[in-house]
Amino acid sequence: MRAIIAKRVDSGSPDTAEIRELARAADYEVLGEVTQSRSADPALQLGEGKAEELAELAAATDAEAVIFDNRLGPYQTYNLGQLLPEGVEVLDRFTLILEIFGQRARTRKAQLQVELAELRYELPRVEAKVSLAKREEHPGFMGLGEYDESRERDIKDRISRIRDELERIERTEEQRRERRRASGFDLVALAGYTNAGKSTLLRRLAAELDVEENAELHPDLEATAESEDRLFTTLGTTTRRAEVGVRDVLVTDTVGFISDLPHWLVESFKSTLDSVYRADLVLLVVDVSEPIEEIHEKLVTCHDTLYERNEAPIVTVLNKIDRLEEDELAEKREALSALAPEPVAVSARDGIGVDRLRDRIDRELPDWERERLVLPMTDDTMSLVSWIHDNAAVDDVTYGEDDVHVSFSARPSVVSRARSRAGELAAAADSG
Ligand SMILES: Nc1nc2c(ncn2[C@@H]2O[C@H](COP(=O)(O)OP(=O)(O)OP(=O)(O)O)[C@@H](O)[C@H]2O)c(=O)[nH]1
Ligand SMILES: [Mg+2]
Repeated sequence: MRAIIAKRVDSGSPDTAEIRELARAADYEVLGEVTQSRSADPALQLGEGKAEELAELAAATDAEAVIFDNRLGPYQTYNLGQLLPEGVEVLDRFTLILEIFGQRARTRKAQLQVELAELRYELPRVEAKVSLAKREEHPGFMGLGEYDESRERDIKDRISRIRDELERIERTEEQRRERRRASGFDLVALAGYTNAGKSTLLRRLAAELDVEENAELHPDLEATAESEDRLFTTLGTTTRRAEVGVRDVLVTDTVGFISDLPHWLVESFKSTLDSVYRADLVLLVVDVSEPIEEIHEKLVTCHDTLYERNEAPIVTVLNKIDRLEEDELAEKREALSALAPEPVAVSARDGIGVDRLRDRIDRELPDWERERLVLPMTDDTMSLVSWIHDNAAVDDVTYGEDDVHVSFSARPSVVSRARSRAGELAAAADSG
């Protein structure tokens, strides 16, 4: 698909690097761009002269789409469509991102989220048409008809049905997280701007271990996490198992952040970030090979998204250090020290610094407790011993005449679960 980029900024010089990357991610071939620095024109976003220039460029290059990095209101979209050659589609930053998400959505959840975002985008536009039609101020404007009123009702119905289904999916996911915690896993989430290297790091952290399939506990465990040099490679979440010291850790990779997302889009996708908000630890991955101003901006975007609801500690990971010299890294570290205190520098691609990152993860996660339990010998004792083996690091098991001594360390939730099951065994032995 051939496309022209358009961008307006209030002042300064417009930077089109990111919108070009987004266009590429949606498989558009960018043939040219038209930019302008001035206040927004209510009718056309760009000034009239610039908008005509855009139309000429679109005609000359035989473009199929014009992609604005700005947010376009319904009337601007309509007016631009009138001005551009017949058949040229008008997109803005958000409809473009939505198009990318639509192309990548594989799971039922991701598909519902995309549909929800599309409907939320469409709803105010249909409502505007309906209210205009009622006042009959603009007869024939944008092709009004009874269709719009029934469309408005359909959209609202569909939105509420999608919300219900998403809530059910979210409840299932929450239960899964709780089961995982209860069975001794620490939950670590990868967060960061899109293309920072999250999926590459996930593969690195999980590389040494096979994914041991347990369909009930880990239906979302996957052997692969795709990495590509394009924005929004990952849309759904992928979880893999990693070994950090004696701990069993589940690392979850998820959708990347990007600046300037309107709330209807963020809302539709926010449960995608639940695995980040509910983790025991968040690794915030940054591409440290980029210019410092850009890193700064992207970190701020990430923090805005994270601090809204995040409760877990955050460790900043400076990734792609293979692409810069040591002194450059030291300078950037220093420049970022307020935003990213005590970061860990790695190259996820080459595996540099990954062991140091593992140590750090181990230190940041809740401390394991040591425990020694004396279990009476009953019919259920062996099942508890094997449960402890599965969920803790066992130091010693000694079998006596009529009891078993188990020493182990585990996360606090596992220790308290083992204690209460040991108590049940003792009660059963006493009464039996
Ligand atoms: N040189 C270098 N490239 C890296 C490194 N880590 C990742 N990359 C490259 O950066 C690009 C993006 O990596 P991904 O792992 O897909 O990034 P992501 O954060 O998962 O991106 P999204 O899923 O799009 O949000 C790919 O081309 C990777 O090969 C690194 O340590 N060094
Ligand atoms: Mg990814």
